[in-house]
Parts: sequence; C-alpha cells; structure tokens
Amino acid sequence: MIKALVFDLDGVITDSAEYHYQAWKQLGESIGIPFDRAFNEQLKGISRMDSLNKILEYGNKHMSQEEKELLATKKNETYLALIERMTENDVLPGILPLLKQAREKGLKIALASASKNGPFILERLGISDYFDTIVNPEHLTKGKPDPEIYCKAAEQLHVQAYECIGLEDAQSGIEGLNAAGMFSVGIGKEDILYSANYLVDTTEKLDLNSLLIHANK
Ligand code: B16
Ligand code: MG
Repeated sequence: MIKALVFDLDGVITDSAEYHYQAWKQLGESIGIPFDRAFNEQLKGISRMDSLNKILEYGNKHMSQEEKELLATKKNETYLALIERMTENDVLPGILPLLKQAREKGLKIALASASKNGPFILERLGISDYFDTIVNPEHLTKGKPDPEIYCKAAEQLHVQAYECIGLEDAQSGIEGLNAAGMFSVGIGKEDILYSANYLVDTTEKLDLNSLLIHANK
C-alpha cells in the first residue's frame, strides 16, 4: 500500500539539471577540462564535491582541498545566477497536477535531493507547501547511489520505504531507490535509467493512478 511520494528535484521537478550542466561546463572549460552531455550524465544526482572530483579525475588533474572548495563555490555562484530568475512557470509539466493529486489522496510528500539549494528552489517555484519534509543533504554520510537519502526520507515521513514511490531522472538515483526498497520511477531514457521499475520519457506522462497501479502490483 503506497503512502508517500519521494521526489528528486533537479531534472524531475524543474529543469535545473540543465543549469547544473551549464555551470559545470563553464567551470570545466575554465580549468581546461571540456566535457559533453554524455559525460554530464555521470554528474546527475551526485553532490557538488563528488561532481567536481569526477570532473578532475576525467581531466586527470590534481588539486588541493582548498582549491577544490574554491572551484565548487565558483560553480555554485554560476549556478545561483542561472536559477535566480526561476519562477512558478519553471515547474516541469505534470508535476503540479501530481502534487495536487497526491495531496487529495492523502499521500505524504518528501524531497530527496542531493542539492543544498533544494529549499531555495522550491520557494522560487512556489511549491514548498506541498512538501511534508525535505531531507537535508548536509546530514548524509553517503551520496546517491547509496540508499541513505531515501531511507532518511521514509524515516522523516514516518512510513516504510516499501510504502513509497520515488521519482528520479538519474541512474544513481534509481539505484538508490531500488536499494532502499522503494518503487522507482525513472523520468528519461531507458538506456540510461535501465533499472527503473517504471519509466516515462517526460514528466508530462506522470499520472498518479498509473503509478499507484504499477507500484501496488
Ligand atoms: P548543489 P538532485 C543534484 O540534485 C543534482 O542532480 C546534481 O547535479 C548536483 O550536483 C547535486 O544536486 C548538488 O547540487 O550543488 O545545488 O548542492 O538531482 O539530487 O535533485
Ligand atoms: Mg535529479
């Protein structure tokens, strides 16, 4: 019996995944490590510092912790400048109806995003009130694909993980949801989100009744 929805943020609720890509790409180029969208897939869902470490590894560059902190801050400044103009119109299609339907059905709702900018973005989008709880990524010991963030979401909602449907756009997130024992819904392409329990290509196709039918099977 499903009792809750657990949302990823970037790439699920809003297209901030595109802004993360632009900000990282700009930073990568500034340090002589250009990369493309295919490489960027590996950065989705993982923390700011883990993303930077992956980029440095890809470019075979070594930096001190202090230099890395500076670069991570620089990337976040670029990112913040890009998301500053976000409004309610930037909620992806299908998400608001899903949040409303979930509320009507009495389901609980959590945010399980690796982003430290999560609460700020929900405010900008005008949808904070739909969320019963937000997992604080600063309190986690491991990032996605570890299930910790989803287990924490279930705990904060006072439900069991198997009573939750999780929505994700990154394979790291799908792996974490599966490991937590949640029903995993992938939003994107099958070749990338290959282990999702259920897949839609865009958020527009999300329909609560279909999700519940598949998850309760
Ligand atoms: P920040 P999600 C993740 O959010 C993004 O997918 C990932 O690209 C980003 O590096 C991470 O948040 C950290 O974000 O730099 O804003 O703290 O997909 O888990 O909602
Ligand atoms: Mg995401």
